[in-house]
Amino acid sequence: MVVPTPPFTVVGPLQADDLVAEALSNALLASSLWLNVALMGVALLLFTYLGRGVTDEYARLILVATIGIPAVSIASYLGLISGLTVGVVDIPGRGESVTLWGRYLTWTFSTPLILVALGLLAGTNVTKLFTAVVFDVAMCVTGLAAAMTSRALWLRWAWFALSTAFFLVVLYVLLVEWPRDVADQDPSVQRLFGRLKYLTTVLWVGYPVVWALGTEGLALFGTGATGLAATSWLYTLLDVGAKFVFALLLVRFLATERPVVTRHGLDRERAEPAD
Ligand code: RET
Repeated sequence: MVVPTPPFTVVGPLQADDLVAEALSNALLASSLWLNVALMGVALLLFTYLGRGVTDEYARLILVATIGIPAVSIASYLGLISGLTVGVVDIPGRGESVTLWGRYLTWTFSTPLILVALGLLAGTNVTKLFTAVVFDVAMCVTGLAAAMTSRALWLRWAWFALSTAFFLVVLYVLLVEWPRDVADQDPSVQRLFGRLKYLTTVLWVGYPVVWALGTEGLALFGTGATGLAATSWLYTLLDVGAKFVFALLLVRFLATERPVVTRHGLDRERAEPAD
């Protein structure tokens, strides 16, 4: 029998649990998580209240997708706060690092809702909506793989590159295809879509930037508790814009303009029935 002699590292569940518990007890990190739970709780109630008068079925579909965004977000952040979706990854060259991997997991559910709301607003067809959602989910899952990879540093960045390639497909649909679709919609819809498109593009680009600079990537803000808290705060701020402000603009539009769909968005290629 080979008996290990010091120095050796025991990586067991207990040690990882201790690291996670210590990380989550940091006030700066915890506040970045709780702020989101509180804000999204308010959003959930506010959007449900504001949206109560929306009667058109197509507009209600956009509303449900939009209200789903804070709903997923609350669950996501509670998962992080509970430590359920927080773990320890051995990053080559750096050692044991706490990762809030639940973020990447729950983006798989929240980001498609954002895209569904935007695509339906633009009056796009099923093919383009499906393309955006499929590549968006692929982006999130490969982003999760990037964060969890410990075999080699270059492999983490290979996953990052793959995820970014998928992201470019999403951006193409958002910036090239959907603006074409929205061109034959009401001017008020075009204006709103234009604002949401810019908000989404600018803020979404921020996520891979935070990943690359934060604790999963180059760790420019440090590797310890401060680095983790700084990274988490940046994600929280992006979330406030990409989810709360985004959804608020959309719900406010639906509630005040009360748009009614005369032609079903997903059936736009079909010939209009003769009167
Ligand atoms: C990762 C890392 C790998 C490369 C890329 C990424 C992109 C993430 C994005 C996330 C958007 C999240 C939103 C969440 C709201 O709930 C996974 C960070 C490209 C674009 C909007």
